[in-house]
Amino acid sequence: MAGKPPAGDPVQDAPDVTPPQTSAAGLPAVGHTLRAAQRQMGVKRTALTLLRVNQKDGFDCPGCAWPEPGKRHTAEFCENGAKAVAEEATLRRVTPDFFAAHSLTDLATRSGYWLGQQGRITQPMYLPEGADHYEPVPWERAFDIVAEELRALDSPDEAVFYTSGRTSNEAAFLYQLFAREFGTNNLPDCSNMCHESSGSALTETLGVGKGSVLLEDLYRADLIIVAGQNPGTNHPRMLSALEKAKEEGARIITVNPLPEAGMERFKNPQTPRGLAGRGTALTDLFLQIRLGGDQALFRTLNRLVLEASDNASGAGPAAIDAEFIAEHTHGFEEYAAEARAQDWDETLRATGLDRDVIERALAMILESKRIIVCWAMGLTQHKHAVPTIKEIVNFLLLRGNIGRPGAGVCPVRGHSNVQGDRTMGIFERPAPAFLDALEKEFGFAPPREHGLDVVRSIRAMRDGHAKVFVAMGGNFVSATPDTEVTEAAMRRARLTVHVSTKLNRSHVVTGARALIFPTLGRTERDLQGGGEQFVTVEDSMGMVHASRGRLEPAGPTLLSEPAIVCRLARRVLGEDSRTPWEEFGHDYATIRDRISRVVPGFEDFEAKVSRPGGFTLPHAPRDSRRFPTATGKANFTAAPVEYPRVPEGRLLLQTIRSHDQYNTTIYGLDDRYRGIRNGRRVVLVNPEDAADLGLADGGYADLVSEWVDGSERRAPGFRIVHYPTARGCAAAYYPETNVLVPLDSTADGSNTPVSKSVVVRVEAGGASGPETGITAAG
Ligand SMILES: Nc1nc2c(c(=O)[nH]1)N[C@H]1C(S)=C(S)[C@@H](COP(=O)(O)OP(=O)(O)OC[C@H]3O[C@@H](n4cnc5c(=O)[nH]c(N)nc54)[C@H](O)[C@@H]3O)O[C@H]1N2
Ligand SMILES: Nc1nc2c(c(=O)[nH]1)N[C@H]1C(S)=C(S)[C@@H](COP(=O)(O)OP(=O)(O)OC[C@H]3O[C@@H](n4cnc5c(=O)[nH]c(N)nc54)[C@H](O)[C@@H]3O)O[C@H]1N2
Ligand SMILES: [Mo]
Repeated sequence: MAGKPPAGDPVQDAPDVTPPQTSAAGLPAVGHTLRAAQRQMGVKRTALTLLRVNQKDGFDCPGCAWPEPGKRHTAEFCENGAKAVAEEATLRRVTPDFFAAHSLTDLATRSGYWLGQQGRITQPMYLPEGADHYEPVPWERAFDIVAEELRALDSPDEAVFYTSGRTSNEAAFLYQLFAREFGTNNLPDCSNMCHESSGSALTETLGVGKGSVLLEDLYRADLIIVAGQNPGTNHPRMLSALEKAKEEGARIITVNPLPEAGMERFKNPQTPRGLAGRGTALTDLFLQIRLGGDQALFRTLNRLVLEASDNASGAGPAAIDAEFIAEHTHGFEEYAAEARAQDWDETLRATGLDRDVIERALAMILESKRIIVCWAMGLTQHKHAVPTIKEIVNFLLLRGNIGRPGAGVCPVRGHSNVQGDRTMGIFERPAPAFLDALEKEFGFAPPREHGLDVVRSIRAMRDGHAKVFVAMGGNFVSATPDTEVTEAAMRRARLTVHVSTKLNRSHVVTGARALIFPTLGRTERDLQGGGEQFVTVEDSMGMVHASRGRLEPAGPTLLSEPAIVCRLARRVLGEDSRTPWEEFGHDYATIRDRISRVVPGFEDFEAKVSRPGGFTLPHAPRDSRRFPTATGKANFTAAPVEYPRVPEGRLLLQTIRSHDQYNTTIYGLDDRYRGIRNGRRVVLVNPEDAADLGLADGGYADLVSEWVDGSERRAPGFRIVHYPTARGCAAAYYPETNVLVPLDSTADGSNTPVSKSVVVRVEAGGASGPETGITAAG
């Protein structure tokens, strides 16, 4: 039965727990895919839609940013990609009648899961000041309201323009142009909470804030290190690439506090052997590290590589690439002195690993000519995330593993176009050269002062310095830290505006006035005056390609994201703006034409992107070992080694994704691979820690975070689950645990919220989920 949301809310969170699985995908994943899709779309639409995902003439999967291989399967999607598509292509609808039936007060008590399950928003909706119901509003009136509030500001910097990472290149380019013509660089985005640390570290050391490997490189690598990432859930198609890499002879080291099923064994659903057989064991060596121990680990590996180089007899392959270091890098001597001083005791304390397993990793490293390191949120969301990633760069530079086939850095991006949005100028600290190019092309003077990132935007709203909040997608109040502080900040705004496909908590925690602009998703046909349009996206490896929706739009009133920006910009900026907004909205090729003249690497954009499969953006370190850094070389950096210190009786909590969610969008209450069903309020604790702390399996506890300023934050009613995580570490799902992350707890050098190391006290005997009616919030 498609089209019907699950009955009743509050959703009762009553987790059932079985042991975690040790393999991912296979036949069960195919069943889950089809069932999830059919619930939302029905049988026929499911078949038609899923066959279009990631095909050269189809649409880009709105799931993750993993690239598509050149030769594609008919089913080039994964279980979680299919769920992302089904969420968008659902037949359920949120109409004006829905808002008439549900007051804001009512909606504010609903879980994020319930809100998301109601379906696609079909009409622009307006919440007048003091009202408790959204009401339908014509588009033109809605744009007038935004214009009124924006024009009433004392300074353009009192407005904030947020972007999530699904927005197409075309929409993103127009959106930043609008914000800058309006007069502000306040362009925070989800990257600020995601791979900002990677961008900061890579820009300083290599000169380009993006990954340096292509899919083919994975197939040529001798060794792939996957650190701080759970691809089985979050980038399932990466498992096929890792399987292929193994077939080509690569070995894999996994570094993670949790044994994640996908990295253990993968049953490729695209092959008969994968469907029915035992599948492929992916990980050759598992380093079960403590949260935040990675910088110490890589520093020690680097020390050992240097020592191996000192002891080399000259027979075997050299441990370091002296020629590369001399010719292409800067700061080696200083760094090497620092690395040689790294202390074993500190390393073992920081990582929780034994010396033996680190030495086994070293042996594999020394045997490997070509090495790639992949990572995601497990490295970026720590206080010392930037120095940690820089240490990985040191590691790769030592053996010349940048700028040659089969080697390099591979930060695996999250949202399907988060990387492209940055390329298009969604950034609160734009490069002067980018602004110069905008100025030349559009004939206005863009603001030069840096704008607000996510955390600073929240502070600015909290303190009354920012008064209008506009979001191009996303779910700002649920994705950001310190939920209570953030919600209070949003409520202080004069106006909050969301361009959205689905309902979420950010629509019900609003400023004095609020607007919802319903928009087309990736899967839908985009018809404008100039005919049927396509958009473009950039994946995690810098490949740019076209995406064409085929489905009928969720409603006749919906506007595309580019159309919304064009009409809003004209209304706000008036006839003073010399930008041809009408033309841009009419025909997106005219936007691409401008992009080709402003953004490096996009010359001849329209022709290049019209080729099936698209094109690869240039990347100086990868293509020619040129490093556009301050020194003109790749920089070794020698930051002091840091790791989180946890007081007696406390645990370090990481906040992660379950298998049934896409960030704040909850698909269901199961986390199949980890053996959790029917509930999300669980805390995974190592059995030995649990014994020390008196935390019985199946009992309930409150999680209380303790911050350096003495403040405490509480998340009640979590079921304790004994789980094989690293000692001293715990894990629970985001967004429910965002209430625990202090706004001021951010990474040095990237200001990313520290979502992966929160010091908590687990207070057993806390409120129990079902009895107290705690809902599956988020
Ligand atoms: N289905 C699905 N796909 C998604 C998403 C989704 O929510 N659902 N989200 C998308 C987005 S925006 C992103 S950014 C990515 C996120 O992709 P991931 O980064 O894989 O997501 P997380 O669930 O945050 O998992 C973090 C992983 O890092 C490990 N880890 C945590 N701390 C440490 C540490 O200190 N050291 C090491 N070595 N490991 C650590 C955790 O145990 C976990 O395995 O996925 C994208 N794809
Ligand atoms: N504690 C903790 N917090 C975290 C993280 C963590 O690991 N732990 N991870 C962080 C990370 S990596 C990220 S990326 C952020 C995610 O932050 P966001 O990107 O802000 O959040 P999402 O949940 O991805 O946004 C979902 C909403 O996007 C809208 N949407 C979906 N598709 C479209 C579309 O095509 N167009 C438009 N306009 N809207 C659309 C829908 O209304 C949906 O409700 O969260 C961060 N927060
Ligand atoms: Mo992300």
